[in-house]
Amino acid sequence: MIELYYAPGACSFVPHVALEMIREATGQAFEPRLIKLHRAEHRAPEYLALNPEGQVPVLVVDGKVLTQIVAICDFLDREHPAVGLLPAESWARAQALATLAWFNNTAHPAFTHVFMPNKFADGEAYQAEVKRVGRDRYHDILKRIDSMVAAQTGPYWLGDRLSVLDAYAIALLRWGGLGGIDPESLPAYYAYMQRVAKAPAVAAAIERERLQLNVFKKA
Ligand SMILES: N[C@@H](CCC(=O)N[C@@H](CS)C(=O)NCC(=O)O)C(=O)O
Repeated sequence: MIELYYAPGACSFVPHVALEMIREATGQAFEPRLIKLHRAEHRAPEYLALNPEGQVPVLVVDGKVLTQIVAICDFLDREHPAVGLLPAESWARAQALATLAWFNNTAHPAFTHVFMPNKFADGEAYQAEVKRVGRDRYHDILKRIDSMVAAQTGPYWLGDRLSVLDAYAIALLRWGGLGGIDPESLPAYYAYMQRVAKAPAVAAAIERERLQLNVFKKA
C-alpha cells in the first residue's frame, strides 16, 4: 500500500500529481493522508516520528517511509517507468533531475523566506526584511521560469508529455500569488499553468486539494 501525507497547496502537490498520473496509467491507487499545517498537525509527535523535519510530503510504501520530493519522484518513476514522470534517456533524465532539484533547493526555499520568515529571523522588523528580500528574489526566479516556459516548444515542460516538473512549476507560480506576485504579469508562465492544470492527473490533485490557481490579491 502507498500512502501520501500531503497538505493542500504545499509542495506535496508534486508527488500527489505523480500518484494521480500512476493511477491514471496503471490503475494503482494510493491513500491520501491530509495533514493540516495550520493546525500544526506536522508538529504532532506521531508525524515527527514519520518525518523529523516536520514537513510534507511523506510517502509510505508498505510501511516504509520516504521523504524529499526528488527522492520520491525518482522512486515512483523507477517503479513505473512507462508513466513518464521523468524521462528515461540518461541525459534527458539528468537534465530533468537538475531542474527538479533547482525547483526544490533554490526556488522553493526562496519562497519559504516570503511565507515563513519566522524560520530565518526573530522579531517583526527582521522578519519583514527577510520577507522583502525573499519576495524580490522569488520574483526574479519566477521571471526566469517565465522565460524558460516561453522558450518551450510543446505544451508541457518536457514537450508533449506531462511530468513531475509541470506539477512543481505550477505550484511555484501559485505560491507567487500568495506572496503578492501577480501571476498574470508572467504571461507565458500563467498560460502554461492553466494548460497544465487541465491535464486529468493535475486536475484530480487540484480538486482533492481544493485549490484555486490564481490566489493573487491586489494590496
Ligand atoms: N526539501 C523538502 C521540502 C519540504 C517542505 O518544504 N515542505 C513544506 C511545505 S511546501 C512544509 O512541510 N513546511 C512546514 C514547515 O516547514 O513547518 C522536500 O523535498 O520534501
